[in-house]
Amino acid sequence: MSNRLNTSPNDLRAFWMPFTANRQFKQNPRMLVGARDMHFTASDGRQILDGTAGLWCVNAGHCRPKITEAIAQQAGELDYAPAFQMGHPKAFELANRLVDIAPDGMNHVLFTNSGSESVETALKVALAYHRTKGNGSRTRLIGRERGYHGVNFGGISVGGIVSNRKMFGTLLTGVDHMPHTHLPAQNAFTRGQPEHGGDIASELERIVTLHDASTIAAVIVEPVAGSTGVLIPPKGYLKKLREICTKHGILLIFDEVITGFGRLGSPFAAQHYDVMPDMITSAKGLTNGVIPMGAVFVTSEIHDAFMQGPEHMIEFFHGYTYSGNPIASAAALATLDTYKEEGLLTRAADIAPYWEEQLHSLKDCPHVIDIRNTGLIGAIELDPIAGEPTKRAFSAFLKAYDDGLLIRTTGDIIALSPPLIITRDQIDELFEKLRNVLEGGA
Ligand code: PXG
Repeated sequence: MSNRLNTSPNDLRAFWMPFTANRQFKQNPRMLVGARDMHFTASDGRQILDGTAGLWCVNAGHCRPKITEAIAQQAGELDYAPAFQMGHPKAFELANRLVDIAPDGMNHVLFTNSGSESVETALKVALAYHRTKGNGSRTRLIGRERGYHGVNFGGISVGGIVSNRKMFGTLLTGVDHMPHTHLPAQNAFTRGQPEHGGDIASELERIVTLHDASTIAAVIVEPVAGSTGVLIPPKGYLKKLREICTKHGILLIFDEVITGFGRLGSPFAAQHYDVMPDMITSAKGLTNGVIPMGAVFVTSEIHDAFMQGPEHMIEFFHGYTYSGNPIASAAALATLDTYKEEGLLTRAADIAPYWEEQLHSLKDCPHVIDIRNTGLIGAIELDPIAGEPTKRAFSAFLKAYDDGLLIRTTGDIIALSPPLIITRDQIDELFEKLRNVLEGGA
């Protein structure tokens, strides 16, 4: 016992927190103890306006009764069912309901437990698909600089955020990266899609020429890059990627872990931008963030390629103990009901113009060097303090929290992605608080 920490319930040392400045946090913890609709309750009793939908996931707002009831009901009825060689009705019902809201042609769904697992799953489907089609030389995976595709080895290999990669060795081999599309000199303070940079997609042609198309399995991109600081696709960019992939027989994967489930004003970004990928990865908003669950959508063409050989044989050697878990499935079904009843998968389209107007009104605040937006997403980029990158935005985060507002920061960029139920008054309140923070010298 002697080498154990003295862990009383409120001892913070044992939990090594994810993506957190652990020592800073534990000196001055920010504890959330309750939540409802647009607000968290902090341990000191304060109401905190949720400007980030948790971590881009609580799209319908917090503690929605239909979802909490569905979870309780399911936990008492069928808590778990084996996921391999066995089924339960709700996972099938959920897959059908998801296919209904997905872009046309996305007819099949594989379940996972997170965005990271969705990415790994999609990359593995891509490799195995080409092999089943007799194209086993197609093994290369192409990502993009500044891309975020979760934290597992496939995801960090195709991802392009240096701090998420550099500590972890050589990663997957046979990966290449397209350039990112961030052109602040030309596009700063653009509302919606930037004018400049669509032609950056043709860099993919260069990569294809370098490696030869016959070696490339898939290209994966976030339609809107989120974690890297909100990069909106320049006009024409995604369509051009689609054209190049189609021309060369390369699968195009949209990582919609943050854009899925209404963030841009359509169920998926693929519909919003009218560009059809071959696979879509999702998680987060699938269950309103309440229970871990992800889903990968694939076309019939991909699915059907696996459905061959003896019928007693497993067609795809991949899956998780919790794939399509009954409680997660019940939570997701209730989430889809809530989205439908309240029109949340398209509400962002209605409120986006007001959001955009209020967001861009912060242009004159000190140290603001760019503002970007699409749907119910906003980013405010701050001029870094010389020699102390990330500090300006992090202190804005701390001040905002003290002022009753939750924001996210990455580098010196503030990212906003509130629940899709946010009212105009709450948008006003959010930006008033943020103005105070920025004018207070963050
Ligand atoms: N792909 C994308 C595009 C993501 O944004 C993942 C994969 C990984 O999902 P999981 O469920 O494994 O975390 C993500 C996750 C932020 C933030 O504030 C973003 C994410 C996670 C946590 C914080 O930008 N995105």
